[in-house]
Amino acid sequence: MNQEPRFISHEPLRFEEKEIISRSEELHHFAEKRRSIRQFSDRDIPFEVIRNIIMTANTAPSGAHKQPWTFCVIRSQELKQKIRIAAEKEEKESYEHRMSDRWLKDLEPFGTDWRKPFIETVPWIIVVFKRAFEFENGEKHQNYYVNESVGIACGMLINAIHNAGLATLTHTPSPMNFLTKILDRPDNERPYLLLPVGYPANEIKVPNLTRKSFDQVAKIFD
Ligand code: IYR
Repeated sequence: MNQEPRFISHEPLRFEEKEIISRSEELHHFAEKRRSIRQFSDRDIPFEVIRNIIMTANTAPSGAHKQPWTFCVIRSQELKQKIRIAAEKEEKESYEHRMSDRWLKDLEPFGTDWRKPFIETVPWIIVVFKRAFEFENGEKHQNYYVNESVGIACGMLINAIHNAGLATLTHTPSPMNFLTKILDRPDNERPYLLLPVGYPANEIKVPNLTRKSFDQVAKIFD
């Protein structure tokens, strides 16, 4: 019997300490330039780029390597319009009735409201679904650490979009089961996050925010 070996050799990347320091600095500097933006251009992006960023997200670690994600990539203007209309309907209800006063006040600096025109402007939107379970030989098997796994993959996707010189915004319409219906997803998939992918518009403004300092986000136990 020719069985696949359980473990195989792996050649990890190894750098000199100096290079490790400079590489970590460079990535930090680059990451600081990322902003969520809300004004996009309608300029087209080749499918190859979308494929590459998704395959980057697909390298994320996941519980028992189940890779419990499906990335729905939407280019059809008709579907984008359907999604926009449904998202805005839910968002309008949320902004007007479901969100607390405190929440609305916390969102004030961002100038967000129920309108989501970017869903139709960008050439591509990616709707990420988490896969709660799988069917194998007619048997239902739960996946593991699904939220953690899909959250990590989305982080990597956002970084890949930034690295390509494109922009996105994490849109979380709530509730988002309309996405299951519009995209005709099976029972084991639940919508997780909607990411428009595009070039930023020519003139854009973003909220005047600063990020927390190292000391605010890290505690050192020597
Ligand atoms: N999901 C809504 C509201 C919203 C909530 C948070 I928390 C934000 O940081 C931004 C927006 C929307 O997408 O508008």
